[in-house]
Amino acid sequence: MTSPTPITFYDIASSPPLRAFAANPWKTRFALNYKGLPYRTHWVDMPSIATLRQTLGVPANRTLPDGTPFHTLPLIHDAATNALLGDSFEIALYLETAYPSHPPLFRPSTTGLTAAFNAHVDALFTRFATLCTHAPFDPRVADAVGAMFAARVGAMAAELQQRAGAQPGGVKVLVAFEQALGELAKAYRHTGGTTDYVWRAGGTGEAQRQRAPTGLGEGGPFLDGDEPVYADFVVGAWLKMMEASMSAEDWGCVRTWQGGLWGRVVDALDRWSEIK
Ligand SMILES: N[C@@H](CCC(=O)N[C@@H](CS)C(=O)NCC(=O)O)C(=O)O
Repeated sequence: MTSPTPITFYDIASSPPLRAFAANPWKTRFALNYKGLPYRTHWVDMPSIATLRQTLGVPANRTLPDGTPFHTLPLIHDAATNALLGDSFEIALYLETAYPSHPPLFRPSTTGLTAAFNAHVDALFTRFATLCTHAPFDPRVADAVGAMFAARVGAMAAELQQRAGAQPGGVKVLVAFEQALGELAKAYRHTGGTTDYVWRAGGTGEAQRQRAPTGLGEGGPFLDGDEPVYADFVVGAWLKMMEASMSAEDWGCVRTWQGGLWGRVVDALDRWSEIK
């Protein structure tokens, strides 16, 4: 089936000029572009997400640790089928089923594995949200966004305390991020423990001077083969968010870590990064 009318894709508006920055909507954008489906982006201010979802009758799909629901993007409406979906993974599954003749997002029998990988990668990057010091939030809604986040702090107190305990501030957070991405790099290299050399010496700088064990490839830019799958878009989406939201200097470091793997990954996904 080919959609006669564009799919409406709801993404979070940035400061002007409008650009995509939020991780989960990036997963959907990659999926829509890779499948080559017609769509148009409808930009939504962060404080208006709840109203949008309530108006469309799509329930919140996240909850704060105290059980309070909260509303998120992405969300799509497919006029061809009248489908309305408000979770990036559910959207990927829907697109795969509704448009089977378009390039596949999943290799056969890998949906469960991809769901687990998605959760793992979400948790990894979320731990380093404090590095997003330059997130392009729209200043016109900054006060409302600040109030939303302040209201969440109480509900998330225990979790935030745990994160703070796990990550001392400043450069150490960057080194911890490098270590975490070193673990993820093993998936690209199809290896187990042998890439620990990357950070054994204590992270950025010293780590970059160390050489990979002989015979260990650099890996990437895709997890398995010459074509990306949804799992590649999951990692790419978070990298896109970090690119848009970290300081240019910190992002420049990330691009070079693990032999430049993350720079190669994000560059290889450029083909499917178009904003329509
Ligand atoms: N499980 C959801 C998570 C979506 C999500 O957390 N979206 C974030 C942007 S990356 C959001 O909309 N946040 C709004 C907020 O924090 O108020 C999905 O995969 O779609």
